[in-house]
Amino acid sequence: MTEWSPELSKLGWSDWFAQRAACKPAETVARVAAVDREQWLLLDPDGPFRARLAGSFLYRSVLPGELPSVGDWVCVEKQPGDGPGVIRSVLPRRTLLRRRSAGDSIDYQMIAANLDIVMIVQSCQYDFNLKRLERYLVMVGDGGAEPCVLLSKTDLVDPAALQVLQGKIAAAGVSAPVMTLSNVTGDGLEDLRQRLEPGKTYCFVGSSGVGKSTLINHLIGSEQQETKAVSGTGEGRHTTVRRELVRLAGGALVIDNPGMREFGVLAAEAGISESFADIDSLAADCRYRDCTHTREPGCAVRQAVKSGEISRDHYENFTKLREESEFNEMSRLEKRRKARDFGKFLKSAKKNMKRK
Ligand SMILES: Nc1nc2c(ncn2[C@@H]2O[C@H](COP(=O)(O)OP(=O)(O)OP(=O)(O)O)[C@@H](O)[C@H]2O)c(=O)[nH]1
Ligand SMILES: [Mg+2]
Ligand SMILES: [Zn+2]
Repeated sequence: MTEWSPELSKLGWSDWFAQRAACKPAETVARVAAVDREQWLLLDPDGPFRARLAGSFLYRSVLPGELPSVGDWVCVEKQPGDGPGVIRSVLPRRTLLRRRSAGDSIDYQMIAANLDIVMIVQSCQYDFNLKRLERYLVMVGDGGAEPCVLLSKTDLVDPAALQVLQGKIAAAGVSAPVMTLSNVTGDGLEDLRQRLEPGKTYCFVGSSGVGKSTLINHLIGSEQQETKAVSGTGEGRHTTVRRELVRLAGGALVIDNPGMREFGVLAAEAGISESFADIDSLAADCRYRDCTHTREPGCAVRQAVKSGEISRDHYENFTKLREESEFNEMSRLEKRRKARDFGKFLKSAKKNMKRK
């Protein structure tokens, strides 16, 4: 068997992978830190470097879920100088996080591979939703990683309200550890930092805006991950657009993820109608069946706000969440377009190879 650099374990390597790696003599192993269209950013003990897929990936019919994803280990042929390495194969995945592609029951969309712990982040305000949490837990369990629940933005609720949320989680029989955190006051940050073990991989998931990147920035101690200011004007929005694996000074490996857009409209929609059953039932009396309860005449929901039957805050939470999920829907279309672009890229790459 090949000699493995002990430095590899700092990137999450273990015997499990060593026993399954079948790299050719010219190849070495590296871990995928980010994927950017046709470019892969890999990490090995010498540092980060760029790579592309070997031509054989183009000829084999691989499902998108089989392409190297963030967290995957690959066999790569490094090039002398600055040339991009060539990824020849993907090692088996010890664990993974994936979700069913929208509108397609067979194919899966990879979120990340080889995770030890998935941190499911829900904000105490607006975002908390038990059903959605349960769906995340199932998704994590399916992929074989350990879940951990992180309630964020605790500064926005009073301690009693936080206890209510913790009580709901406990009552639902969730056995995963539940942690609390405020990026503003720093409460819970040290607890979390203590928990992160060197060489282990932690993947942060959860709706857009719950504070994942802000937290990871605190852990890194810099402004590496762009964060979004949730301002009414939409100025300075820095939503995470790509997934990236980062090594913390303490030795833990963390993966930041784009928010809800990645996890789907359906969950969001379901969450909305659960917490807003009152609005749902009022909606039956709106004049238009597809009433958005914003400007349509004959809207029973706005009428109920006006008469004080439902509170303005509650109504505003509803519209805010709904906007977010509409935004998600749009992003899904965008994603479909991207998938088409990738198809084109494969086609042109094949053509180029024939020309050579
Ligand atoms: N009050 C409060 N605001 C926070 C906290 N953490 C983050 N924020 C704010 O929430 C907004 C969103 O934070 P991000 O870290 O970008 O959220 P994210 O989860 O990375 O969002 P996506 O990248 O879109 O998935 C920013 O304006 C942060 O300043 C917190 O603990 N309390
Ligand atoms: Mg982010
Ligand atoms: Zn209406």
